[in-house]
Amino acid sequence: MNKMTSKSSNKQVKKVIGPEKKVCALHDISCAGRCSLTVVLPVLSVAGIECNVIPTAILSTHTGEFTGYTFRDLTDDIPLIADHWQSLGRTYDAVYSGFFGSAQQLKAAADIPEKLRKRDKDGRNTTLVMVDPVMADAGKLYTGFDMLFVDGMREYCKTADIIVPNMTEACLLLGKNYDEGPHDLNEVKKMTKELSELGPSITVITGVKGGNGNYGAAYFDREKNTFGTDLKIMIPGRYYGTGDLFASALLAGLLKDLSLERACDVALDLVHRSIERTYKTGADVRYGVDFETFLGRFAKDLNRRI
Ligand code: PXL
Repeated sequence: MNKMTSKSSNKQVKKVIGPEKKVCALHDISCAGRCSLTVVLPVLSVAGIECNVIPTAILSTHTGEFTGYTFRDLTDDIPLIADHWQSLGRTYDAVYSGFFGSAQQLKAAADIPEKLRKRDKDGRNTTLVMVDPVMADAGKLYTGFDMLFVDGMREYCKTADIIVPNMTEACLLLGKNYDEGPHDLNEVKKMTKELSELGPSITVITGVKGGNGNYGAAYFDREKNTFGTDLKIMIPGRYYGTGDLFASALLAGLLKDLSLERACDVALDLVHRSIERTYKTGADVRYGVDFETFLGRFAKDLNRRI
């Protein structure tokens, strides 16, 4: 290779390779039953995003439709892990939280975005704080949660830039009665706006049921004043871990600079295909959805500019 060629190819490499985005993920490890960190990690990794984890608890399975599961609380470790990273100078493009085991854990994690915040050269904060307020589904609180936890989660959401509740969690955060649906999309739009009045500039509600057996997400961006829905044909059944799958895929899209609309679309596509395959294979739904099959396609979708 002559000098000229080697110089120009170096230039090209510099243009293509930038630093990886880095996420701090605060979720539990449910050792079996694909949800929380066993979903968050592969989804962010396939997107080319580095994911460092602060496990909030270790359970043998998630808590839905299983009995006899183990639960090791890691509240004391949460600030210690963050403090160590801070001492190493670790900073993150996003701090993304999901399942917390107790209201005390929410308090133990409250200052983590501050400890791990990334700033640009002008000192402006560039860390996206995403909160998935995991606590309920299908009109019911998950085992172990009470209204004190809901109050704690509402406070916790106030410091987020983006929250991703399902319909049940959105109702709890807003103090509304749960409506099984089909949902009035004008009412859903109002809910996304009311949620943003808590603090987050972007709110995305999952588990929205439109008319005609459609099912999906509604999103609102306060700064752009945009609202939209993304709905697909509903597949019968209850699918664990799909909230985590959607939120992780959405975060990946946003960190890859997709628009909110496109990031929702790519995330919902991954969730929908995974549910469809799980339904068709007749797998035990307690163990989560077959998303692995679609990770390659998801990674391509993230890089496709349309
Ligand atoms: O997918 C949400 C989730 C996460 N972690 C645990 C859960 C659940 C939902 O049931 O039980 C431990």
